[in-house]
Amino acid sequence: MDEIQDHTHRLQNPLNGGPQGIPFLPKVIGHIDLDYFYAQVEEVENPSLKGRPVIVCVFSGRTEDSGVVSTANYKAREFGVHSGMPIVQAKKRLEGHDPEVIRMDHEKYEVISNRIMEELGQMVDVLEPTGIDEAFFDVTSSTGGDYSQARRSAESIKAAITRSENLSCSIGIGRSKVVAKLGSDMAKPGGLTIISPETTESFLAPLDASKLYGVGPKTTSVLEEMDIRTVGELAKTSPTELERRFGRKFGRYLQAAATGTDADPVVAGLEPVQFSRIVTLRRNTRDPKEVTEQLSEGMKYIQGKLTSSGKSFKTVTAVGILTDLSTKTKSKTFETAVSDPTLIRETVPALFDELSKTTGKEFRRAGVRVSGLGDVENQTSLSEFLRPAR
Ligand code: DCP
Ligand code: CA
Ligand code: CA
Repeated sequence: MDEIQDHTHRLQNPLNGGPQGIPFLPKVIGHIDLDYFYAQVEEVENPSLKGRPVIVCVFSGRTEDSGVVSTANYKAREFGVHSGMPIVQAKKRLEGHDPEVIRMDHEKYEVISNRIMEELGQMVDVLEPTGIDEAFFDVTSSTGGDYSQARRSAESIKAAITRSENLSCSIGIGRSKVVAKLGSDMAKPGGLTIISPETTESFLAPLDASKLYGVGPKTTSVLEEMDIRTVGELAKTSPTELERRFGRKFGRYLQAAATGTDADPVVAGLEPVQFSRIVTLRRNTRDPKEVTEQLSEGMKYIQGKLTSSGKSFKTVTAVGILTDLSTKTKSKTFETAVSDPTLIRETVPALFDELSKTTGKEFRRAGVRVSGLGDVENQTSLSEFLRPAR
């Protein structure tokens, strides 16, 4: 009888039990976040920037310098520059320090992000991307719940991203999402924090409660009113008190977060919605043929992605980045989902031809994207086949 009770208890305990029928393994959850992502991508592309302050900016176009800093490398951060700061202010702070000001190129970062997520997806049990440069992952089953094995997995992930993209990242590993996220924040830049189940309590206790995921300035000030400053103090607060102050749902979450018992599982990210490739052309050109030729590898890549994932597509888009770095696109959408990748090669030259005519300018970079993805199987399933056309 005792044994059965114990069993039930452990099944309900969020810290035990893998989802895929692997009971009682301590959960091993990771959080990975790339360091100063956009700026680091620019450094990799142009290594002479290393050691200088670099700011990646979104220009609003209103006046020459109006806009905000999207991100800054760590050198620029030494001067107090950060994401969201007006460009004018950032430039002032960096005056005399030889700063490099770069226009944000979202397509470029997205392509790299997609490649990294794809690689990560093959190295972990479950991957849940949560932003362009970060993801949660679960390695409970592949590590057998063993935290020394988890350290090795995290190290190979870091090595893989260095090898393939030359980018550094920070990783945290712990028994819950909140703990893993604290670990990666703390490891910044370039580090790895492993918080084993045994050390979770002592790891959490001294931290500022404001460091917990989901605890913003508002919550922090209410907590301060309650004389709660550290995560340890929060963990000791009665759940009823927290629920009274913050409502049932958030009160419970706070208690769980503070004890590292938040049970939110890592769920596989959404299906891909598009595949894309973008290249910098060997020289600026308006010639659609020249552009298409240099996109040949890229189209082959997309073709491979479609085949290996069994996806059909509805839309093909030509992406042209002009010499002034503005991005222009032209798309063709098929009436029904198509799965023959040779259609991409047939469509792309005409799209670039139109793009070139409408803009009248030269391309500096060019890309291809397919979207409106669907499953080839579903598309040809019997029920679909039997349904009369509408
Ligand atoms: N970003 C942005 N505007 C913001 C915050 C971020 O455009 N206000 C973009 C640029 C960042 C990317 O998102 O490179 C990732 O955001 P992070 O918050 O992870 O910040 P970084 O990766 O730049 O730096 P860190 O090393 O602190 O993670
Ligand atoms: Ca980051
Ligand atoms: Ca991030």
